[in-house]
Amino acid sequence: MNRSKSNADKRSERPAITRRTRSSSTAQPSQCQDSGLEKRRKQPDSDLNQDLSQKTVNRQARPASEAKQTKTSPAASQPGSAPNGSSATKSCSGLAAVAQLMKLGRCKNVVVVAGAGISTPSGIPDFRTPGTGLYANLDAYNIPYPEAIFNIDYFSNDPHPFFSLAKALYPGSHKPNYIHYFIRMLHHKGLLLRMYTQNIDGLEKVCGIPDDKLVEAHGSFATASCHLCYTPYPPEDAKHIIMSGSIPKCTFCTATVKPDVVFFGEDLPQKYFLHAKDFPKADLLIIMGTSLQIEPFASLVNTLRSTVPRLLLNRHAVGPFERVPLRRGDHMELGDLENTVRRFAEMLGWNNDIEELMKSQEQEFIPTLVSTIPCRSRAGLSGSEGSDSDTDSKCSASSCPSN
Ligand code: CNA
Repeated sequence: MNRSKSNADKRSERPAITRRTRSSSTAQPSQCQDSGLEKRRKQPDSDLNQDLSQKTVNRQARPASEAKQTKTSPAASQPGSAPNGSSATKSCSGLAAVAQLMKLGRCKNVVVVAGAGISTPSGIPDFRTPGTGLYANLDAYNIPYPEAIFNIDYFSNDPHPFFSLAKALYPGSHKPNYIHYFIRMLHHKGLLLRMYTQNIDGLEKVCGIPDDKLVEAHGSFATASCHLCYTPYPPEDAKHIIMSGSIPKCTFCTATVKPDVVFFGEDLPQKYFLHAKDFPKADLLIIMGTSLQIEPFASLVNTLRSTVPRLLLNRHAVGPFERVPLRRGDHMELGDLENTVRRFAEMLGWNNDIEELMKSQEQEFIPTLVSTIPCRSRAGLSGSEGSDSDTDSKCSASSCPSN
């Protein structure tokens, strides 16, 4: 399975991007829960949602495009809502509802699905935010359409646009922010089943989320290889050559070497297929800072059992959260992600712990590429389920032979 554009993107005027298979994997995502919906309704997971009086939507700052949802606000149409639709007395925000579930101990296998929005507070622009997103600022790259910069066929002919962008994106000059540490805290509390990130900035690892809890679905800059024959190339050498404005060449076939960031038309890493095991096990899905536009990643959120709560934290509704009414058990909190996550942490009573963790990590961690290079011995598909206490010891820089 390889990375491709969304249907919305395909409908745009841009030329279609052909998809190629980079690996021979034939693994498929787990079956969509909808097929087994009826059978699963009576499973204990449904208790989770009974703790919630209703689906909740809270918008801190709602774009005009979503205004139409007000009339048919799912919160107003749920059993338990006040007759006039004002549910303030009976309901709490989606955030509070999910925090309540977590405090009740109902969420012990949390899956986080994240995108570029979790790193914008670190100063890394996302793709699609109007004005600040990379797609709105591509004039300098002289490319025919935004996605060309991540298109493997385009790269094959002209790697310069991507390498210009890579200079700005290479890990090392940015620090993880509160959102990353919130996710690390989920792990610290023993609640994180897995984090699936589309980000390529490596900040998840820098903040201390262990490799076995992390799936970098769109690859990373931590390794590099030939884009044609896939011969590995020393990542630090690739970085040095790219940063100095040159093009690294494969020592085997002389084709261009690129960091192992997954382009449109390339396969996702094998580790991505952990989702087939993880999603059936999850008891809470938190979706953060993504437009859910890139397939197959975007469809992951639909592979969760229908009785399991999903919480979207984003600036605006995306993917299945654009649907009105929302699915039972869906919650969203719209607005600035860092603010939202801080409020979430406060509801959970985690804020001080996170602040402390950030302080201690920032003293300890020097955010360099070296610290984000995955250790071969702990990569692979058999993730441990331990929390910080056991996994951190396996993942310290000093215990990793590749460091
Ligand atoms: P995207 O399409 O740009 O979507 C980002 C989403 O996050 C949008 O819905 C934004 O509204 C939202 N968002 C951004 N900032 C905030 C904020 N402060 N508060 C609340 N919401 C916010 O990016 P996706 O991740 O969905 O797309 C996947 C691409 C982006 C992946 O292939 C990545 O490789 C690629 N990307 C990664 C990085 C990175 O690694 N940091 C940066 C830019 C692009």
